[in-house]
Amino acid sequence: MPNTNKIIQNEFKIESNELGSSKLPKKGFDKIAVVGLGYIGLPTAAVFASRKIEVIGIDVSEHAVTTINRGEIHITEPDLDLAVRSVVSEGYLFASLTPKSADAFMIAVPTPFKSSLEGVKIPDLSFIEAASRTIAAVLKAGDLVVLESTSPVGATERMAEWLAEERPDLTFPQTHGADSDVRIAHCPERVLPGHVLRELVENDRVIGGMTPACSQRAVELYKLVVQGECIVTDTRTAEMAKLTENSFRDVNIAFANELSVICDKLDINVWELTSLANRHPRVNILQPGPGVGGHCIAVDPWFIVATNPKEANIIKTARETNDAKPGWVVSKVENSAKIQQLLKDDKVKVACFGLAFKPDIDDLRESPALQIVDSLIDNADLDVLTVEPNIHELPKRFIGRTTLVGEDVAMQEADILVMLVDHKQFREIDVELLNTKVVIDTRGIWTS
Ligand code: SAJ
Repeated sequence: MPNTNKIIQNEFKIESNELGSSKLPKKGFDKIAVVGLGYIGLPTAAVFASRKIEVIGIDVSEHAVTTINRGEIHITEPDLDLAVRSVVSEGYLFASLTPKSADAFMIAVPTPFKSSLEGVKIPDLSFIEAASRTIAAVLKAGDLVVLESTSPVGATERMAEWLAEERPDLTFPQTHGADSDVRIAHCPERVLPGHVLRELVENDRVIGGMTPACSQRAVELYKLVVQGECIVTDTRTAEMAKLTENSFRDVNIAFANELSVICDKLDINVWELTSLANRHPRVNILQPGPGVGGHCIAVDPWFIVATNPKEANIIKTARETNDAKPGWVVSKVENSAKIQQLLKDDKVKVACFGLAFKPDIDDLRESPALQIVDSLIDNADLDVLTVEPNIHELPKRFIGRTTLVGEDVAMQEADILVMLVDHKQFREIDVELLNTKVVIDTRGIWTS
């Protein structure tokens, strides 16, 4: 069993005199507020509420608030429906459009892009600013505010400034250090969609307080639910740690994607190649694919590039390499279709297998497969069928432009089969049945 009181100290020693004069009464957390009830905020709220702590969820979406208060969910994540139903019916979780007083506030709102400047995407902190200014109204001395949203370096300090601007009657760590009324920390979420409820509890957490006292209070909060270690650092290192994790993955996938393009030219099977190279004890290449999707890996590296455009060369090139991959797949399909067209009178039929951004989920956000299907259906010379076993209807913009079919129909009717997402249903297809078809396999499940 983990030691629930342990604070791991990482090049950031907490001395007892740094923890403040403790003017504030020592206490637990009677009520926690989670701001932003999306893919991270709602599971976080549910996990804390499942420990019989009163949790108030705050969101600007009326739909999200009313759905949650009915004990239902507005997003897809395994087992989250059961968890939310249970904590709402027991009265531990309540959602609200307006902020309410609490002992700790966890901000889990989106951090999208604002604009693109000379090819560099600039992060948009307006949701964090709005959330900070909203909760400022109900802050009181002794409260803890934690920023969970993945953020560019310096965002937690900006959040502290916004809070201080709204509440000149309270003191904050940037001006009053260990003795401030309000404690502020960054604790980036690191959970994998599809495994969120387990990873929220089991993963280690990086906790960056603005002062050691802030870190300590945040560790006390997370230790209510986290079984992994809570590792303490400062806010900027915590922010950069999260960006580094996702950039590392992006760079590694870009390496695999670049190899796949090179191998295609050299007529080498890239999956055989990487599995051979990965037998080396110090090599671990990730999987090439049709591109990188989702709201994290394809976004977060830009937060490093935006503030370090001259230095972040590998990180930027990796982003560009992964972003270029869907276009490469489209060209590959179109070139193949041109050859097929010579053999038949009617339009070449292309079946695209998968729309989600990764296997065995129904989440289509920023999916490279969506981008590929979108381009292919714009090509008037092609008739495009789409197979996606995890959805019941096509995204609005596809309706009337492609047909959603089952895998059997696609296999029978299509001339070209394009494997885009390695859902388990597709992995089970007998490859013998593909012999008469042209196969473009971006995931290596039918051709490796
Ligand atoms: N992908 C590949 N090849 C691979 C692995 C992934 O092409 O070998 C593609 C996937 O198909 C998908 C994209 O990358 O399109 C991203 O998928 P993912 O499974 O790598 O990551 P996410 O976006 O679902 O979750 C990531 C995780 N970060 C890391 O693994 C370092 C998760 O722990 C983070 O909490 C999450 O980002 C986040 O919220 O930041």
